[in-house]
Amino acid sequence: MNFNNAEFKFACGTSEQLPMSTLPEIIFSGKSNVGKSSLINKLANRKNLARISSKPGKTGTINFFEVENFHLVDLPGYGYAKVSKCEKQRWAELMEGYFAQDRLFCMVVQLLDMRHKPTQDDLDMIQFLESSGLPYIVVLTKKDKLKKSEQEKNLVMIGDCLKKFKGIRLFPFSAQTGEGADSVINTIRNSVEEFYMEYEEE
Ligand SMILES: Nc1nc2c(ncn2[C@@H]2O[C@H](COP(=O)(O)OP(=O)(O)OP(=O)(O)O)[C@@H](O)[C@H]2O)c(=O)[nH]1
Ligand SMILES: [Mg+2]
Repeated sequence: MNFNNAEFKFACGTSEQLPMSTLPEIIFSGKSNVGKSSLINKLANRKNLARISSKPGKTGTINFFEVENFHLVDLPGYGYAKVSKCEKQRWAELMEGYFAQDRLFCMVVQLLDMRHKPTQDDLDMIQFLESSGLPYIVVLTKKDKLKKSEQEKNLVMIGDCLKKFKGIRLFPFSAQTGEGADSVINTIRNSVEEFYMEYEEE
């Protein structure tokens, strides 16, 4: 299963440029270089839909992709130290502007690097998601870079770091092997379906 017909729609560098929200949005959030664009490409089964770079800070804009009856939203990564102060301010304005708008938020896919402990920025972001009440899942990226024994160990370690967030859902994933992609796709599909069911009831 994949999102084969995904299509790039727009890139926005300031919150004023953000388009009206016309379809439910599945939002990809995480630190710079964690693998957001790679995950989107894997879900869409396309190599270059979202641009990937080994250099952190590649995605500086909020990028929208249309899939069937929903949008994938690729957020610029946080926590990249080498970005200028001015660029950080632009980033903060863009992210705050996006989340403050009246949009069809459907679900956030929060990415964490499976190799490491979540950073303070990661924990702040998850805390923000908890307080906002937005539905979210956590995808653990770069699983292929760990040995099997480390994979199990790190899953427990990360679960432990996040234990105060009750009921948090963790999805180990590798953009290299595609492992975990189907579960993420199913979860996205379910959340879009639920969104439409609730929307129609209103
Ligand atoms: N081995 C491996 N490499 C990965 C995986 N996911 C991402 N990468 C690599 O990590 C680097 C960053 O990936 P991106 O997808 O560009 O990361 P991003 O989160 O979009 O980064 P920004 O746009 O800077 O915020 C690239 O070199 C990817 O090839 C993975 O699951 N396994
Ligand atoms: Mg990116």
